[in-house]
Amino acid sequence: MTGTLNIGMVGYAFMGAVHSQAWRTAGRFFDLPLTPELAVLCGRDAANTQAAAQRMGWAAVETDWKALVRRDDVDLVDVCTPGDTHAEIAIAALEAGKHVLCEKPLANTVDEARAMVAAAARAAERGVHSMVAFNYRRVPALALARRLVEEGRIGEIRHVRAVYLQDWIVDPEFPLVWRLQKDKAGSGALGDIGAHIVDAAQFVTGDRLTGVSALTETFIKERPLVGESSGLAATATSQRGTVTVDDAAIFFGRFAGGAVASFEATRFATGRKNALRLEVNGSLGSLAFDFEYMNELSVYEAGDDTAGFRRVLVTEPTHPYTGAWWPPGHGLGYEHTFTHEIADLVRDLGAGTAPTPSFADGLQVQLVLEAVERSAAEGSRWEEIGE
Ligand code: SOE
Repeated sequence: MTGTLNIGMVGYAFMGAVHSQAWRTAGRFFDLPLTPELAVLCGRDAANTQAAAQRMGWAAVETDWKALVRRDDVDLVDVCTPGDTHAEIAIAALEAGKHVLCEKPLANTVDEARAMVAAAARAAERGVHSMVAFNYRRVPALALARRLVEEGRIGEIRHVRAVYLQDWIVDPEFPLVWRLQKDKAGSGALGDIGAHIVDAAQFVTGDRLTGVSALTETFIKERPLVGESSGLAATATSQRGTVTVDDAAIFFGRFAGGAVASFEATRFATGRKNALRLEVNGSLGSLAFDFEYMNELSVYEAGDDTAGFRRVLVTEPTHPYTGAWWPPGHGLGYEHTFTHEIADLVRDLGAGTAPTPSFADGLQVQLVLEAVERSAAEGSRWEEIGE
């Protein structure tokens, strides 16, 4: 496949903005077989969608995603909406013969995720591909961590320690945005940021969680209703509503390969803004990563007689993705993870190969999230994770 890849994107808030940036940039830094064009932006409010399209460089707008999916001049649908609409939009797009990139978590329920996997499998038979947007896999330091594990440098993995810490809703007067409503978001910290650390841990280890025991908590049970919102920010009204998702989820688990793991996802780690941390301890060494220092990976190799962690600056041309950017030491940021994700996706579409993470990978994460919720509801009972 060569030529143009016309993108139709649904949603233009935080994820829509970061995806737009990535679609614009990917072909300028990576050698891609297809040229992404920002063809059509879709949102419910015509004036706001038009303004966003102009700001972010989209050529046309739609106000109904069903019309977007029917358009002949759209090759790929990028789903950047809240989780309650992922399944419907993604399945319709795949059935209409469009490739799909879908934000995480894949869906709000396991049943929806299963339906999406089935639609993706049917579409793949016709050469139509799909990917779920777990962008942190494309942090160069985490991709390097995966490479080191794959090469056996860490040995047999025994412990995985993963946390994702934020604090943007610590204030009890922060309004009840969609991310705090179960019918829109599926779950709270668990699905929004817990999903990322589950995926990152499974990606770096190349292994799969088989069971969990969990605790969840909602600290602030009522919040002001939203006046206006933009991205993660929102204004409050004088009316109040009930928070229907978790503020924090803590769980431990077991990997198929025998490693044990602990996970913490919270929006109540006061002072922590976006601290995704992952530590992997193996028989031959350890790896440690913190997104707040995203250009670094700490590596410990047991054979090293100085017996200390080395701070590797992951900006060398030999490291994953970094050769396409700036000279060593100049560093990358959050947005680059999405550019890498889109570059990989476009390369797969050009080659006709299946992109990863697939919808099946997204379903696997969904099964973990569901097992966490079941466990928490049953006093932290051990829950097996189905295949
Ligand atoms: C909000 O919690 C959020 O933007 C998530 O939705 C993203 O997936 C994560 O990358 C950063 O935090």
